[in-house]
Amino acid sequence: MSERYVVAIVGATGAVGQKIAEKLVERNFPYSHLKLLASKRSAGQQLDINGQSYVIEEATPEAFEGVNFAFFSAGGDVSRQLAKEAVARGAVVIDNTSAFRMDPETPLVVPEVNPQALQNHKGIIANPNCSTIQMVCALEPLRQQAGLKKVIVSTYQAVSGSGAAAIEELKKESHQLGIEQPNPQVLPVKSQPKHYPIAGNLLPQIDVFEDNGFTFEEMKMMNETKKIMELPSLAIAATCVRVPVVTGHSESVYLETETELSYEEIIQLLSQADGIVVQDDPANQHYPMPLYAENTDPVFVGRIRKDPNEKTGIHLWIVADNLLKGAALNSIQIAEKMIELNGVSK
Ligand code: NAP
Ligand code: 3JN
Repeated sequence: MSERYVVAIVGATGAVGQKIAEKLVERNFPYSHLKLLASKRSAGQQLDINGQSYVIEEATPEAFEGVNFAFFSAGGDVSRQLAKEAVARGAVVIDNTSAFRMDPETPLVVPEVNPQALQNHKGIIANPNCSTIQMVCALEPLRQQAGLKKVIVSTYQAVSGSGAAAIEELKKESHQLGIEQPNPQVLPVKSQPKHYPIAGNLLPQIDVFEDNGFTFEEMKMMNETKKIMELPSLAIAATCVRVPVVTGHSESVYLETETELSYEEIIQLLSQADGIVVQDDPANQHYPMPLYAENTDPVFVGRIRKDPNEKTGIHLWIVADNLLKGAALNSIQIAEKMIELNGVSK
């Protein structure tokens, strides 16, 4: 019989944690036992996964005794407090937060792009930011063939990227639209003094502003892309915008390769790449849209155009389910790849 693993989900009651639990079941991940962990507030409550009832436990250092894989999605502070405690007890941690992403000792992995980075882990593997993951999946096949010089990306990010409370805020405001004044409390950033409505609006702020005028979300995209693609000198800039969509992040990406690719070559490279579905048929109005990407695994790429002025310039429209390929699915694919590479023993 193949090996089975004890798996913990930290943040199991959250938007990402719930998707991790669903995907583990759907993909037949070889677990013998699931431990659902969350804050003290939720301890003792019951959660149903695939018809089986689980009691949520408080995430404490001792909760990781006997755990083989621990998926963390409870925010950076919880990861900073508990990830090393889990590793000390023998677990491999796959961390969905930014806590360790830029740590030189921590691999930052998208299995379709840099599985080789898994070879040198020290117990923690970082799952990149959702917007980064879907973009590098589409950039990598083009980079492999023609190199990559420059990337300019604008994102259109769904509210589920900001958690369960932001989804509720969009739903409530959508019902109120044109009837009563909204009273936003969560978006763009819950902990900051000003909140703005998301229904009928766009918020050009995701996460807090840095001194250079970029937001932390934008800096994450820029720095993480360089690390994953091992291109420290890549010219890259991001503008991240929250849009009134529940799930599915979209991105308008302009890139320049080192050598020129024809339209046909771009289509061929993307069509052959793992995890990518090309939807590019303008004559039939066929292009990726977040509504149709929700609850699906691929990264969808469309609106593919050669730049009219720069012969190595390419425009792409990239859409994926931010809670799946952007978080839960990529994390589980990391664990599956580690098992395949024989990187985890019981
Ligand atoms: P969410 O819906 O607000 O859920 C937060 C989860 O964290 C809940 O399960 C919550 O448990 C738990 N939690 C909060 N404080 C805790 C504590 N002190 N100890 C243990 N658990 C605690 O948020 P989400 O959207 O799932 O996102 C969670 C985190 O995942 C984010 O903060 C981010 O770091 C990461 N994330 C990553 C990506 C990505 O791009 N890969 C995307 C989205 C999110 P209770 O129910 O008990 O409060
Ligand atoms: O806003 C989005 O669409 C994605 C947000 C991800 C997120 C939310 C809160 C904290 C992150 C992340 O994974 O980059 C973090 C974090 O920095 O851990």
